Amino acid sequence: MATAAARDTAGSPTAQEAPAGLGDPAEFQRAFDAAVAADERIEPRDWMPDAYRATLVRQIAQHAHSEIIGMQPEANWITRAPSLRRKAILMAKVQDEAGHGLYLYSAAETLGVGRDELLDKLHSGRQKYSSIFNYPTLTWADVGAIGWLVDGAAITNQVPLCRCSYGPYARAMVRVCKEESFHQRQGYELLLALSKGTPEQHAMAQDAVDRWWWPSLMMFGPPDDESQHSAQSMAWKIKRHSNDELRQRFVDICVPQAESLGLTLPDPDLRWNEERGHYDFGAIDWSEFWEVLKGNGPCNEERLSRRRKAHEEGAWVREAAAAHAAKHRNDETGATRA
Ligand code: BYC
Repeated sequence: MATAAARDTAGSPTAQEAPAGLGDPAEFQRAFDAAVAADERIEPRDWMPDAYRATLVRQIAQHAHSEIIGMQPEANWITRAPSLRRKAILMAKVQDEAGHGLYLYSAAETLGVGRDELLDKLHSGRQKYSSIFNYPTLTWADVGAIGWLVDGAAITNQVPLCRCSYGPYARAMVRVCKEESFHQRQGYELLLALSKGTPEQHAMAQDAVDRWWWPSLMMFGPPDDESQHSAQSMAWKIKRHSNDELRQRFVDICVPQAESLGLTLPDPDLRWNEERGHYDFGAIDWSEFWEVLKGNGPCNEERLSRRRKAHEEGAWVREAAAAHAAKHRNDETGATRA
């Protein structure tokens, strides 16, 4: 954001605390609004409304948590991958998800929150992660269904986030989307191999798609008329499209892909609507979605307890890394080593 009046030169003041001489609070707000209207990026040291900052922290933190919790369902299959090639691909993918978590926690840190604080909120259930990761991965085909549908939904949601008004989040999304695109293709290719395989393999692929289809549609969030944050997030250009718009886009992309895969999407109401120029689809069971969000999904407890355990067991790694970094800092400043 170029406007000097909106620059924060002393940390991150709220409008009320805006330093004297740099403009009055209303001027800061006007500069922020003008930057958003002109599609300029808001950067960490720019003034921003408190509610904008809080919304970004909420969304980016949830997104980061989803990436690291999302490692679990697929990691479940690393030791049982059917070939060395599949195992190498899956390990790379799961590692990528950890990397996405790191980009996103770093983006959140630019808003003045600490990583420890965010992880603490995840572990204590005060912040959410995506509903999708509370479903089990029962067969090898689930790895393919996650790649095709879950990563496909993630790309549909995240490509517009590359144009998010907040610079660090938008830039993190560019890299994440490139990697997600590889993930989606590996899932598609895996499912295609199964679909064209033996009848048992085909049935396994179909069963996975049957179980992952509806939860994937829920990833986009509640319907627009129940989405409490959408209107404001779209006005701030954090979100560029509503939940229902992106869900529709995803359905339209998936139908022809399912046909090419030789698999059926489990929705008898799915049909092309000439008038709308989109596929119509059946009703989503939103009661299931809200139950999962309340912690009552099939794997909520398992995912969080495994996450907490990994965090506790990894304490020594964080301590060693911090000690190593401190040693290097001392070396650079010429301080004597103990
Ligand atoms: N799950 O007003 P709304 C990945 C919550 S990771 C859980 O529409 P908003 C991947 C919502 O937070 C995929 N909660 O909210 C990783 C809000 O509750 P709070 C993660 C959900 O923020 C590994 C309430 O419902 N992607 O791709 O405007 C392997 C009302 O919703 C969900 C992202 O996080 C949900 N599905 O819109 C493979 C993308 N949906 O916060 C793949 C970034 C809604 O008031 N996030 N809620 O307590 C977003 O784009 C938006 O936050 C959402 C929701 C579209 C998800």
